[in-house]
Amino acid sequence: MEGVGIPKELIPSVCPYCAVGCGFYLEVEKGRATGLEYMPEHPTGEGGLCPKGNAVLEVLNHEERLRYPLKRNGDEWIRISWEEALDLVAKGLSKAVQEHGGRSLGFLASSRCNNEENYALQKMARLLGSPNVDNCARLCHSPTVVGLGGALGTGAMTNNIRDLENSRCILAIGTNLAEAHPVVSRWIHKAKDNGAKIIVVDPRITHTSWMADLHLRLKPGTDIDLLRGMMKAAIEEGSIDRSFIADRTNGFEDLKRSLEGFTVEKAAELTGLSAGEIIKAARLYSRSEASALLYSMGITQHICGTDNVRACTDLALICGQIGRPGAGIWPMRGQNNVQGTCDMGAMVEFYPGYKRASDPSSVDLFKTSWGAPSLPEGQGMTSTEMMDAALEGQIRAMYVIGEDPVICDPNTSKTQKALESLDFLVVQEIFLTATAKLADIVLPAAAWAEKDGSYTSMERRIQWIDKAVPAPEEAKEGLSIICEIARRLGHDLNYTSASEVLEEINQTVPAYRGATRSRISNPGGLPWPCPAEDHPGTEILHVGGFSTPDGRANLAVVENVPPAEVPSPEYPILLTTGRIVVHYNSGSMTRRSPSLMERDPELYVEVNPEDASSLKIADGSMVVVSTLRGGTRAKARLTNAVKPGMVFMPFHYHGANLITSDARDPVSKIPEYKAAACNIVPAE
Ligand SMILES: Nc1nc2c(c(=O)[nH]1)N[C@H]1C(S)=C(S)[C@@H](COP(=O)(O)OP(=O)(O)OC[C@H]3O[C@@H](n4cnc5c(=O)[nH]c(N)nc54)[C@H](O)[C@@H]3O)O[C@H]1N2
Ligand SMILES: Nc1nc2c(c(=O)[nH]1)N[C@H]1C(S)=C(S)[C@@H](COP(=O)(O)OP(=O)(O)OC[C@H]3O[C@@H](n4cnc5c(=O)[nH]c(N)nc54)[C@H](O)[C@@H]3O)O[C@H]1N2
Ligand code: SF4
Ligand SMILES: [Mo]
Repeated sequence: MEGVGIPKELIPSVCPYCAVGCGFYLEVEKGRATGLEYMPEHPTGEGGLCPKGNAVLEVLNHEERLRYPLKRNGDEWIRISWEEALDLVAKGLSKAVQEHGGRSLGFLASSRCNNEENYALQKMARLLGSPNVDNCARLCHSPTVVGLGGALGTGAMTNNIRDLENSRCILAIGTNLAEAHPVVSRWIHKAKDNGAKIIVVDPRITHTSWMADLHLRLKPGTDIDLLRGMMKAAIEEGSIDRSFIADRTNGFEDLKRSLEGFTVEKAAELTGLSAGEIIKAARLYSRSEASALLYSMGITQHICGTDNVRACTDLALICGQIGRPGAGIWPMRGQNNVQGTCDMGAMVEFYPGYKRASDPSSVDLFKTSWGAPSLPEGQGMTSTEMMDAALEGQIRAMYVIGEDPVICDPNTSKTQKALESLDFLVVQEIFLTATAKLADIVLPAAAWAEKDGSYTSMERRIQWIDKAVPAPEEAKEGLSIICEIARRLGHDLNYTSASEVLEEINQTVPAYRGATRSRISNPGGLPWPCPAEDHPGTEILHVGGFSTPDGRANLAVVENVPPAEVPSPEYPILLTTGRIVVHYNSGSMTRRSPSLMERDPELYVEVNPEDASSLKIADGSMVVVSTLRGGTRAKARLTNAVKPGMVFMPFHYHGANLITSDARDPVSKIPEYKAAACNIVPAE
């Protein structure tokens, strides 16, 4: 019989796409991943996977995986040896340091890579004297890290995903989790089966709003007005939690005073909703036994992203909806390891474990623990600021790991110019992305299944996976590449394995102290904080007190700031961008997956039929969408999912970010991907 006698192994793994962190088994035969088996014992997905997880082998085994180090020679790529590639990288980086100082180096860490690679990268950056090490959380949940962190002391999901089952009301604001975090939907459905009421706040009709009992289709960029309206209603109706406010928060009197001149009717006028809808939402949320507040990019990707997060937190706090089963705040984080990459200090505000880079005592701590005579003090440049600095000649060389800013950063032409103006660019990737195509040197990296290491999901779950299969041809594990480059630059990081890096993380990041390799190797791993080897990990944060210095949460007074670009006679339509279920971010992986491409092959724009008829646009026809930054071609899809005056574009194909706005939130520096003023015309 065929197949008999061929040994098949099932090796536990974690999905490399989103931060839900679903587990599955890789079926490995003769050193090749040949299939997936579900993992019903995984606590988050209980074996469930979304279309991307199910199709992941099409990408892992793809023939276009990078296999050899490459050097650019004009428009051609020359295959070179690892020795030559690493020497050239060391030379490119050290030239910038010698001529312009350590601060002329910029590093983009990868929240698609594991904790150990990111820890090593930020350490190398700082040992080289550069404070400029950042990751894609900047484009995503940087408002959460600073906003939620400032309010509660910890900028992370307060409860876990399956705890949603215990919620009696779920307020999902600016999150399309049914497409972006599909496996979370099962817990929302369970909550619904238990009688929970679901409120979705989104200007568009989405797969998530289909689950809603109440869908608030507000005007984009008016969330603070809505949240203030809900707070006002709850205060007036006496459904706030007075004892929680008194015992556990600071700043209520100021917040209340700031709402004095404000009314629910005013909120209705500003948001385009009715006062009745706002009151209904406030009643459902504030009066339920346990309410969950979920938010994501509809909240963060605005020039008032941090204030939006603070307004969400204010509502949860004054209603006492936090710190209990089913009650809390669920920031729906993006990438498989974006939580961990931030925990590891691969972002400019923080050294590992959220030790502030601007605080000399945290820098001293790492000087001692790394045996480093000097380390850069103060906050470095964010990824978005690095692009400006590259254009101005302050950043001269960049090392980019697993990020594709040419497709994903706003205002593509500017990003492209910034990267082209560098003296030296190295990209470490699994595919030749649009960004890699601009590099001097491209380093082929092992993908998730081809290396050991840990990943921290959005519910703070630290999960270790072992290498299951070898990397293609000469592709190498990221950690060993980083160590080789650091050694050539005079810094022996001294790691021979990912386990050794984890041991150092256990020492330097208090929340990871008890997260040893053996303890996090089981399906589901352990949720941090896990401060000791006999600690079980923490499912729900802030139960007795908050992690702020005085143990109390801080309320904030915030007012809405309209988007930087508002529709004008020349650009009368509001463009918003976001996600669809089958594609993932730059699409560098999912656009290589035949089964996913079959479902959504090209850039499109959703247009309301009313607008389409006045603009003479037919369903399925090609249009040009233009903003101040230029134009892009897309196929029109006529749908009532967007209201008149607004269009939606997924950003997973080249083109969408040619036209998005690079206006930024002054606090977190996140770009306003969710609002630009555009016009649309039929394509020639
Ligand atoms: N399939 C898929 N899944 C993904 C990703 C992917 O690319 N594809 N990416 C991952 C990453 S990195 C992230 S960060 C997450 C993001 O996940 P989400 O944040 O859920 O995704 P988005 O589609 O960007 O935005 C969510 C919703 O915000 C709404 N919105 C826009 N403007 C406003 C507004 O002003 N107010 C409100 N209330 N809502 C608004 C949009 O209509 C959209 O439905 O997804 C992760 N999961
Ligand atoms: N218009 C618009 N633009 C947006 C957004 C939006 O809503 N609208 N959302 C923003 C958000 S939230 C985010 S997070 C960013 C995402 O921006 P990016 O982080 O640039 O997007 P990804 O496609 O996830 O890029 C990750 C890269 O890592 C590579 N990779 C995967 N695994 C590995 C590995 O193991 N090793 C190495 N070395 N590389 C690997 C992949 O091939 C891919 O090219 O996009 C932002 N851009
Ligand atoms: S929900 Fe996220 S982690 Fe789970 S299978 Fe889909 S992409 Fe992977
Ligand atoms: Mo993200």
